[in-house]
Amino acid sequence: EGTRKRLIDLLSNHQQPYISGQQLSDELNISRSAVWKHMNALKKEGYQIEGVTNKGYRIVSSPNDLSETALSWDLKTDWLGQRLIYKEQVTSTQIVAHDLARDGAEHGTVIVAREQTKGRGRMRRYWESKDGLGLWFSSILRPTGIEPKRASQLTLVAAVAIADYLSKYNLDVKIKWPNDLFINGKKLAGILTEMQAEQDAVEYIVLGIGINMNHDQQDLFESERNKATSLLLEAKQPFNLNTVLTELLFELEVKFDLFMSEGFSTIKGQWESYAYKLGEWVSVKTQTEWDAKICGIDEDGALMVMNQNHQVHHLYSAEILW
Ligand code: BTX
Repeated sequence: EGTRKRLIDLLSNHQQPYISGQQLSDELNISRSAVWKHMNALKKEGYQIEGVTNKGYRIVSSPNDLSETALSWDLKTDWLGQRLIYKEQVTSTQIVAHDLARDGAEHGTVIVAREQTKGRGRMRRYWESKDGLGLWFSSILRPTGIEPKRASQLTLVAAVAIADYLSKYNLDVKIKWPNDLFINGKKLAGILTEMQAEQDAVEYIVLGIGINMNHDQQDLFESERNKATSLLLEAKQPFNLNTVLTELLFELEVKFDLFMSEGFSTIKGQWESYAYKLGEWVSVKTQTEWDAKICGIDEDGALMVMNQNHQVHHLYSAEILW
């Protein structure tokens, strides 16, 4: 485990592009044939390693497919994902995370899967999670001193982190309150925050994120084809799942830390800068359906809308229909 990670570090050192077999064996304190074995294992995982006579070896590219090794060596966080559990196939990473959390899994534990057979959205809706095409992961959070009613703010915090991250690729990302990310009017990603609380204290939160990554038009679920999109379709380039996940975990950690130390107010303005249909009239469903203008969010993260009589309402749970 540790040796392989060190080997990757040595092979991808940019100050010294190539490293000889002898140097590797010296640095790692293992035999040349053991180095060789580890290198072959990396190739099997999808690393491309180039060998040049008289120079040595270097990593040309890391695997595109999710790989536990690639994930752990890229990760630059302090706590989020430092315990990272990777599965080929699960029913739902939320279910796995709840089981682990009940057994005491630590704050920051992340479960990621290549495929979910029963991915879930809010209110028992499904979340389509095809094999190897997206990022489907859940984080176990044990924030201290957070009242249960503030847990839903974490959804908004995570949405801002994802939007910030994706904006780097020149994508025009919008957040639809409370939990969806849109590009060009189509759904790219969703967030599902589930909480276990006892009386007035949060025991743990499972924060699930699903992002469509390398879906082609025909990979999108038929009923969603005109409503859903992927990063590949929007940015017109494929994405390395390991890179995006590790960079995104970093962005999420920064935002969670900010939220924990400064509170929600620092996130509010950022959230509003991404708000989908801000200032526009939409249809809102609470007990009934009515027309409302989206005004922003309040200090708690509730959606503020105005009705046709110019009265402002703060919505804590509602569906926005477009
Ligand atoms: P949501 O309830 O806002 O969205 C669910 C709705 O979105 C579905 O009813 C369907 O219409 C549509 N939909 C389903 N799959 C997709 C998709 N892949 N892309 C675009 N639209 C889709 C959103 O819930 C929250 C989703 C969280 C998913 C993560 S994945 C990791 C973790 N594990 C798990 O089971 N759920 C979370």
